[in-house]
Amino acid sequence: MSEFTERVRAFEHRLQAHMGEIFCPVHLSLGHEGIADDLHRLLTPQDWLFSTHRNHHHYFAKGGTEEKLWDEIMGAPSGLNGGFAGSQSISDDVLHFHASAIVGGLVGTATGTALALQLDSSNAIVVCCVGDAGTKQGVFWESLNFAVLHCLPIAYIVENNGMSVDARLGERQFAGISGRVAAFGLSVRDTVDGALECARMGLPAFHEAQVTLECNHIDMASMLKK
Ligand SMILES: Cc1ncc(C[n+]2csc(CCOP(=O)(O)OP(=O)(O)O)c2C)c(N)n1
Ligand SMILES: [Mg+2]
Repeated sequence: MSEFTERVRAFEHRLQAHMGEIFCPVHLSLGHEGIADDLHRLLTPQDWLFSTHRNHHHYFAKGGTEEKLWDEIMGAPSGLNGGFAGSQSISDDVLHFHASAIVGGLVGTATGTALALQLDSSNAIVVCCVGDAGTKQGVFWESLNFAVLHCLPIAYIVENNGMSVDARLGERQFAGISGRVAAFGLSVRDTVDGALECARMGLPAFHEAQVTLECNHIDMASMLKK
C-alpha cells in the first residue's frame, strides 16, 4: 500500500471513529483509493480535478490537506469552505479542485473547463471522476459527445463499485459502461496512466475502474442515532 493510500485510509478511519460528532452526510472513500493514488502521481498543480459526493481521496490527490477537510466536515469556520460545504460539495480554487453532491453535477462543468483550456492553448488537462450512477445522467453522454466533437483535453474516469446507494448496477443498466462509451468515439484506456496520457495529447479519454466500497454508502451522526 502506498504512503498516499495509507494517509487517505487513516483519515477516513479517523472520520469513521468520530462519525457520531458529524452532522453532514459523509461518503467515505474506503476501497476507492486506487484511482486517487494514480491521480496523485500524475496530476500537476495546473490540471483540474472534478469529483463527486465521494471525494475525500480525490481532494487529497490534488494536494488537499487533512486539517482543512476535517474542519470543513466538522462544520468549523476554519474548514476548507468555512464549514458550509460539509463533505459532499467541497471546492478549492487554488488546487483546481471541485466536488458536488449532485450525481453527475459537475460533468458539464468539467467538460466546459476542458474547452476553456483548449481555447487558452493551455498544457493543463481536466480529469472528471464519476461513480457508476453518474453515467446514468444525460449530461454525462452529452458531455462525451461534446468532448469528442471538439477534441478536448479531458479524461473521464468512472469508479464502478456496482452500486447506486443500494441498487445494483445489473438491475439498472442493460449493458456495460465502457462499451457504450467507446461507441461515442472516446479512447477507452485500461489504466489511469493511459487515459491521462491521451488527454495530454489533446484527446478525450475514458477509464473505468472496478472498485469495492469497504464501508456504508453514507454515514452521519443523525443516521447513527436511528
Ligand atoms: C441528481 C441526483 N440524484 C440522486 C442523488 C442521491 N444520491 C446520492 S449518492 C447516490 C448514488 C450515487 O452512486 P454512484 O454515482 O455510483 O457513486 P457511489 O456512491 O456508488 O460511489 C444517489 C442516487 C443525488 N445526490 N443527485
Ligand atoms: Mg456506485
